[in-house]
Amino acid sequence: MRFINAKFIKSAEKKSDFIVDEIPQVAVVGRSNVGKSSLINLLTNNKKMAKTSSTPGRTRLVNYFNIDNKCYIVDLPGYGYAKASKNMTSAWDSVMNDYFVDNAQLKLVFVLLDCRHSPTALDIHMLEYLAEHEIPALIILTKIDKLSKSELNKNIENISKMLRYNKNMIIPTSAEKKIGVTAIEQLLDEYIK
Ligand SMILES: Nc1nc2c(ncn2[C@@H]2O[C@H](COP(=O)(O)OP(=O)(O)OP(=O)(O)O)[C@@H](O)[C@H]2O)c(=O)[nH]1
Ligand SMILES: [Mg+2]
Repeated sequence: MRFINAKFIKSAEKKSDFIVDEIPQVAVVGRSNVGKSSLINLLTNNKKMAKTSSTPGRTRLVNYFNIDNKCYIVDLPGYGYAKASKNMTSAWDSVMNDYFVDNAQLKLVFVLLDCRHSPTALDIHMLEYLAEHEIPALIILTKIDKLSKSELNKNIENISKMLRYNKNMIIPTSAEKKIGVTAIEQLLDEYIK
């Protein structure tokens, strides 16, 4: 699937605002600042599509982007923002839970990991949560422009071992260098029918 016309539809704060229709949804999750919004901008080839920021915790809402009426890409709030208060953390949990549970249109989740770091306990928790709910997940490594080829390969090896994930299911990307779009577009076809 190619991304041709992308359009921001809405930001939702709570379950009653979520979009419920026939169009498949693909959600983007990962810790704050990992590059979720930047990935959406990369895929849609529009730097202004999703708001990015070097300040973690920028995306607080569930943001829907319609891609050619074929799917929604859904930008979710980042988890594990160190400065978030206990309350914000549990607000995150409840919005996410509302989003993930019984969402028949949700076909796939991109779990983003910064290629420079090992997955955190929260990343592992996220993957386990998705597995428990039988929601398909793909791992996307962000910011690969920040590593040399050999460092990247070493990290992919480690991440694959640590998460017991096939290396072929881990997709290296860079919003900065525009790497990974074709790989993601090809994979999407398998999940959105
Ligand atoms: N070098 C480099 N920087 C990146 C890349 N992707 C994102 N960044 C930077 O990382 C920072 C965070 O990016 P965002 O896309 O806003 O991250 P996010 O995951 O949406 O963050 P929250 O909405 O706060 O959870 C920004 O300063 C981006 O410019 C990349 O591929 N390469
Ligand atoms: Mg964001």
